[in-house]
Amino acid sequence: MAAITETVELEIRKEIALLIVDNPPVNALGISVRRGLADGIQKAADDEKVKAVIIICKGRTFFAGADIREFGKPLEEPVLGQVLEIIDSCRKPVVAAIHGTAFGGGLETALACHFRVAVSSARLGLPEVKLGLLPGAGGTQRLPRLIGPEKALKMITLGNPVGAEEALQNSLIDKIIEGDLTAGAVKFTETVIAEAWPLRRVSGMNEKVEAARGKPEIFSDFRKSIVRKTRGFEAPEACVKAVGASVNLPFDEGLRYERDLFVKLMSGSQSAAQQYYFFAERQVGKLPDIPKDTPYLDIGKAAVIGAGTMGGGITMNFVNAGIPVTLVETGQEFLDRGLGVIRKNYEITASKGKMSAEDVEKRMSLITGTLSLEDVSDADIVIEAVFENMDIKKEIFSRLDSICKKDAILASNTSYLDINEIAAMTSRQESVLGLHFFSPANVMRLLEIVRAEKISKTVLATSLALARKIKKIAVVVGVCHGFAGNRMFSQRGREADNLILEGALPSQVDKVIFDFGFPMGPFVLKDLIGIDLGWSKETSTGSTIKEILCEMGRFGLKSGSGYYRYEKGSRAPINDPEIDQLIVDFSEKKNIKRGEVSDEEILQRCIYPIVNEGAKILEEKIAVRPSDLDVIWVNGYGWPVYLGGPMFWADMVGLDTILEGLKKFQERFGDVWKPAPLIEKLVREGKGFKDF
Ligand code: T1G
Repeated sequence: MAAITETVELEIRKEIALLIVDNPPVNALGISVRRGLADGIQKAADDEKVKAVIIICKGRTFFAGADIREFGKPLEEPVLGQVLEIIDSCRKPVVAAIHGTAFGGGLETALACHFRVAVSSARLGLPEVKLGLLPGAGGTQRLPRLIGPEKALKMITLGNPVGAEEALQNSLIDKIIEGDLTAGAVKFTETVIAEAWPLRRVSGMNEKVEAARGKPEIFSDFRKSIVRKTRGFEAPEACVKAVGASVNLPFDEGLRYERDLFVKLMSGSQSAAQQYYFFAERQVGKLPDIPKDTPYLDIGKAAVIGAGTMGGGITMNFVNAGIPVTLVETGQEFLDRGLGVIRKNYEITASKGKMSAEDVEKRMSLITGTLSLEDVSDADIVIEAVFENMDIKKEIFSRLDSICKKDAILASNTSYLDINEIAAMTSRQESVLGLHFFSPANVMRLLEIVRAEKISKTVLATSLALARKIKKIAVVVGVCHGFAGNRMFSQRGREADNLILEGALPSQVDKVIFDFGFPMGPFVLKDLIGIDLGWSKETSTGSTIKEILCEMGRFGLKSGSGYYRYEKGSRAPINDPEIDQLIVDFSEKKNIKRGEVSDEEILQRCIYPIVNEGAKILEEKIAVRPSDLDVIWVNGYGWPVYLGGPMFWADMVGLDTILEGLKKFQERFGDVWKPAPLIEKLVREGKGFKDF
């Protein structure tokens, strides 16, 4: 065994050279790996005893891609494209032995090899588009040649991986290795040598791309199929263009075209935002005072109190992770309805072929419905998801404290109530916290872990481990009204409500926010969630547009009308002149003079307060770091990931510009617009949130 570089070794086994890479944590293709591969292939090629080469990685995975941490730094040669050229043109067969996740540059490296084998659990993908990029080392030219442009378009433009079985079906790999990968790869390679298989240079395979020549519909149909999902993103279109080049240009020209597109994307703001977000999402679970090795409790059994929309969705998260749930309701009909909704959700998933009928039964069998709170006595964690009423919650926590076993964790799903006040109802304050799921809880990946004052480190570490187990992106936040996400969100809602009284109309405000990149504007969203959330007929006095709409029975999409009208069975909002007129009349009644409101003002008044409130949340230590707030907004409120998140975006716009805007609105509307001291400080120091 000879070390080529500190991360690459060369081992000769009879007539086979193994290039063994060890670059934890994910064998990213950093400079020492690239150098080791280039030199290793050269050495193997020059050694006449060697008849073939295997490239294999140690640790958890085959190369998971280029080293994203190198981006933005001066490129060190050999760059990946040069390494792949050396592999591709090697006169001896080179075999990629794949396990884990062969992603991005990792899969591109495998594509430059002449053969590919993988274990059955391997996944192969080109997720560069999720970083605002495209495969920049030949992936857009080789993949279409191997599996055809249609399948390549999907893999490259959507960035989702395929498993080994599918990879074998579409000839992305040549064989699935059962048992030990190294032994299997050696055996495969011995056959290649013994039977003198001709080298299969992917760059020279033109049959599948030539077959697509003169069929522009392959690309136009595909573009149509992704238009909604990729609205606002630049990288997907670049991916389609690059695959187009693989069909219409010779390989080397296609490589150059791909390179030009890659360089353009890499220097753009969207890729900077999406790379930033990649690391931001991996920071959230890291707390300064909770080291990675903090011990945590095992959660073998859960209980959920309340089988409504939230309780049902929360239950599904646990059951999907194989954790049994005792689901408690106060009446049989509520329990039956809750269980029925859960079953229906699973049956819909099964009807899409995403799970089998027996999976549905298996998951349903993990749920035990009951009307008796005493039945949660053996749960390791109990999550209360009942009506947002402090008295009800206090009573439930007090009863749970006497029912549950000693170290059971008690959590509330409340979206803004004071967890410390709830914890005080128990004798186990170290085990009480908030787990704020976002609706629909079985779909949204975001979870706010609300860190109550007296929570123990073990319980906090347990909640972080549990979040990983139920596949949630957990952000730890402090106790305040609305914690972090909703507290920032309510600022946007306040301004949107003001704007339609001052002269804008719902459709104008919604268009500005939709065009910014959100999936929908604030009024379409209010209709979707239900305008009557928190409204009560008894106390309603028609003093706001919201109350007037509810008094009219216009609760939003669910009642066929709200701020907008909806055709039966359709969710498309239709402008309703009657409501526009109602808003105009209401302004008059309130003596609010209506005037022209520019789109730019609407944007600033809806977005700046989010940033300002985020800064206050950081000052109050309700959130650990600015990027945590960006992760909350991308995952909980649909902030377009190609703009990074509110705090990243504010840095891009420039905090001095934001500060100027806040001051301008403070003069017009008073201290609700007072700039957060943190923003003033950062501007004074010429810094941004990235320096926080
Ligand atoms: N570069 C650098 N660090 C990386 C990395 C990468 N490509 N991938 C992961 N890490 C770090 C990550 O930050 C974390 O660090 C640790 O590894 C574990 O990651 C030329 C240009 C492989 C599926 O986009 O999808 O190739 O927090 O927590 O959940 O065309 O990581 O421990 O310090 O995510 O088990 C294309 C990105 C790059 C794959 C593993 N490749 N990675 O998931 O662990 S661009 C990607 C992932 C490219 C070429 C282009 C996942 C994973 P720390 P983790 P995981």
